[in-house]
Amino acid sequence: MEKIVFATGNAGKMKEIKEIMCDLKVPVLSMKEAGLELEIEENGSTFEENAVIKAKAVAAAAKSIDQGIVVLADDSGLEVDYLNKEPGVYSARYMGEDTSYRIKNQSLIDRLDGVPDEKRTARFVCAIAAVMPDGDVVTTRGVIEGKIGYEERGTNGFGYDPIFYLPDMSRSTAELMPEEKNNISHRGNALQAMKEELKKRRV
Ligand code: ITT
Repeated sequence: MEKIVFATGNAGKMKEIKEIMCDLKVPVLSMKEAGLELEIEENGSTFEENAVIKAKAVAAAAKSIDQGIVVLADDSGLEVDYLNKEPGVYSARYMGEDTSYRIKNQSLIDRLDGVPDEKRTARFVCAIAAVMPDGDVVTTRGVIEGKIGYEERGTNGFGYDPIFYLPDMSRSTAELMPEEKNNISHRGNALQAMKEELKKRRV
């Protein structure tokens, strides 16, 4: 493998991905860094389906520039049990892509108004898909369990982190240092599993 291209346009994700994969000997490039710009329609109904759609679309575009690359993609989101696992695969699109997370987060807090602690369970899910240089497709999944808080807390991370509360740590994921979050997060777990897959296949 010469390099990894990560099929994401989300800067918050990309920052975490680079931190988690910094121990690899090959460069990990964003789509932009690889000179790839494309719009991808995420019309799958599961995180895995969407991750595979993104990885395949970018692998097809990247083929013309380079042969020995692995393309990875991340599809992730927040499942709130009380809301029948909403926003789920629609996490980025919830209330519109351009709506600020201050507003999206407040909306979820409001929808859980009066809901007691024990019913505020939620999880972040992350599916990582890889398209290997030989065209093989592999997926891994990581999950982190938590609860929806009563207010936004913390300024680290991105997206729904300020309302995702970890009872064991008495902090939201936006109050964790980047390394602390990466060690336990859905994305950290899914990417560690993917690193094992890459090692196993010696790509
Ligand atoms: P790409 O498809 O370009 O990768 P995206 O933001 O559209 O970027 P997704 O469709 O996978 O990505 O949506 C993921 C959304 O889930 C993301 O925009 C956040 O709102 C939320 N999310 C995922 N992981 C998160 C995390 O670690 N912390 C906070 N929010 C997260």
